[in-house]
Amino acid sequence: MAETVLVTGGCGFIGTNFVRHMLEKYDHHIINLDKLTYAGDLENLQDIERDGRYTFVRGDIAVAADLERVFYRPIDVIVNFAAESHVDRSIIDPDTFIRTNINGTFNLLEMARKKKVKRFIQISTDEVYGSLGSHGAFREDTPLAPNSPYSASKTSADILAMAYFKTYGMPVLITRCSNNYGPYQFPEKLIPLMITNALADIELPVYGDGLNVRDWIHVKDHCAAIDLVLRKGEDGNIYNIGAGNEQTNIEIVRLVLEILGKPGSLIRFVKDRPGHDRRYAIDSGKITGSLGFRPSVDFAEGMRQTVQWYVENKGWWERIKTGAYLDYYEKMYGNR
Ligand code: NAD
Ligand code: TDX
Repeated sequence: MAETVLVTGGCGFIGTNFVRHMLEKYDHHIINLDKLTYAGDLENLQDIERDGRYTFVRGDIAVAADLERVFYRPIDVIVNFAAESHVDRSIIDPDTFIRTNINGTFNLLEMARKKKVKRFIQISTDEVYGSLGSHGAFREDTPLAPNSPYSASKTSADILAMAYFKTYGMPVLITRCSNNYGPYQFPEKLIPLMITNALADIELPVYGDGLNVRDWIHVKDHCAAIDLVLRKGEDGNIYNIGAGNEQTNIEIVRLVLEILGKPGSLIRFVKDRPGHDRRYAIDSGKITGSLGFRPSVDFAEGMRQTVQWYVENKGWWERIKTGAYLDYYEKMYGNR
């Protein structure tokens, strides 16, 4: 049966890919509630604006009145992507992270409770578990130990969401995914920053020794996993999502240069990120075992396609890399 799914933050990187995934696969009505911060771009979904199954509402999850404007109609499912998502920005200006990631999630939970929503999926991150040494991987029962204002705000939201399951019996589920890559990622994050800088022959700033490890998954696989959790997950459960693909940052940067045929001399090692988590790795045994999740995108091929997407969509990122972005870049990288 067709359902009404509220996707928050649908104009961001993962939200955009998820809205497309849902419209391609189902006949649900998708309502996209997005504040359109610097990271949200209406143009990402311009081609589906006339699809009768899709409605865009501009609004802030941290403003209760904005939620009222959405919830006058029945909503079956909420998938909460809306967040401030960049660790470096959370170090300079944590304020909006607390407001959106914690207060915003709280408002949504309250609304979902009042309106008796059938499912609430909180999109979280592996960063809530903190940093790993050279061995092991995060499991769902790994203690929460966030290190940045970003990850602390996401952890707070997770704890709050789970309290709504325990206290009110609300059908809350949490997904915790590793680092995503793919089309529409804002060029402040490692992979799109390196691709777009390399295309413009600008230095590639690698933090510290470049040996920090991230566990990469294609955004398509992340969206497929969320869809599985939405359909088959069990209320009150947490599902880690990953593709078993650990890479050091320097390996990623070298791969981007290799795909583009650009020289290694573009690499510049710069001052490290404060509190920089050394290694993330996801144990996705629970979602593979209980829900049958299997990532489908091969990393080398996924990276080649992603680089190609940025080559073909130069207008998209060139428009972003102007004005406020350049101020951000100077503030972040000017003195490194
Ligand atoms: P993004 O920054 O690209 O997009 C965030 C979107 O949320 C934007 O469209 C923005 O306009 C919107 N938004 C921000 N504040 C809002 C508010 N107050 N009200 C309504 N909309 C608001 O982020 P992303 O990379 O797509 O991440 C989406 C979610 O997935 C986040 O919750 C993030 O924590 C989580 N996550 C991301 C990754 C990753 O690698 N990118 C990995 C794991 C989990
Ligand atoms: O210029 C850079 N140079 C660099 O060396 C940038 C932007 C990053 N890095 C390093 C820092 C990290 O070790 O690359 C790695 C990845 O950095 P980000 O792309 O900023 O991602 P990360 O901090 O790992 O967080 C991401 O994954 C988990 C997302 O931004 C989060 O939203 C998600 O929750």
